[in-house]
Amino acid sequence: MVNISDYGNHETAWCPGCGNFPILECVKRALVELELAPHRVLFVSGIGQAAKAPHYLDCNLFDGLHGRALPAATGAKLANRRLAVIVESGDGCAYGEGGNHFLAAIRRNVDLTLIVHNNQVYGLTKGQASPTSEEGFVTKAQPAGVFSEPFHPLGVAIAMHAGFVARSFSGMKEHVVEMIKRAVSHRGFSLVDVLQPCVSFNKVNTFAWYKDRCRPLPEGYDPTNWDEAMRTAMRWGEEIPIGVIYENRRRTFEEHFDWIDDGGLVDTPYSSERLAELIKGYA
Ligand SMILES: Cc1ncc(C[n+]2csc(CCOP(=O)(O)OP(=O)(O)O)c2C)c(N)n1
Ligand code: SF4
Repeated sequence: MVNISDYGNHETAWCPGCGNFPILECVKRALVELELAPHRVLFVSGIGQAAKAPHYLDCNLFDGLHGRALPAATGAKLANRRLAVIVESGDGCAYGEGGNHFLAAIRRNVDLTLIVHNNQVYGLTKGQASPTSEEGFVTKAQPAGVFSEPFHPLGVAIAMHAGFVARSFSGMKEHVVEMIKRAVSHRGFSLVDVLQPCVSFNKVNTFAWYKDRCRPLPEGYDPTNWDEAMRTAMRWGEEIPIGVIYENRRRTFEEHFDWIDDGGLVDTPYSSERLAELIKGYA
């Protein structure tokens, strides 16, 4: 039996009131409810306030460069398919610096979950605009306001027929837990974009701003309908739909490698003879 205490209880470096706290709690709760013990889970993260979240979990962790979590996670999943691989990072890390890796992971459909703490700002480096900041958003680095249109992660993911695309809000904990559970259980690439207030650097998209707008999808919503999912994902304004917006079971990246044992490279026995032969092949 897995308990929440198995994942530890650590002091954090976050500001009081930051939306990272409830997301961290929800990640633990989701893993416990899925009965995943810490040794069966690998977190991979980049750099940022959100990317620190797995530092506060007692389990396997690979912390890499800013934006570079997804390729490392892909390698880890190929090496050991039995691991539940979860990438957790901010909107800057996942959609800005890691933008190309985001596209590649969706195309490949690697069996991993990407949880993005989307506070629409670069929190760790003191509030510069991120790819999801809204047009006109004023920061110390963008005193005249952001000129560009925001990046729409869900719309892009659905346009590319991603496996599983969900949105949630850190102020609705039961919803976040449910989305993470469904994402981790999905076979293939899954994205959970969690809207999260940054109390220090985003004074526009506050807790109240998200709370007033986030509305769960209606009963009977069909996440397999691509056209409807596309329209739903792009709705952003007075109403922001949250829930599993798109679901699509595709062949996973790992399923192309049937010559690797079921468990992955971790189960392939070491043989110095085979290695010597392989090296000779390159001579
Ligand atoms: C390649 C690279 N560019 C920039 C930085 C500086 N940097 C570190 S964290 C960060 C912002 C993180 O923002 P986000 O990913 O949105 O996470 P948050 O801190 O808001 O949770 C930046 C720009 C870096 N470490 N490496
Ligand atoms: S700066 Fe923002 S994202 Fe970072 S800990 Fe503080 S409130 Fe959270």
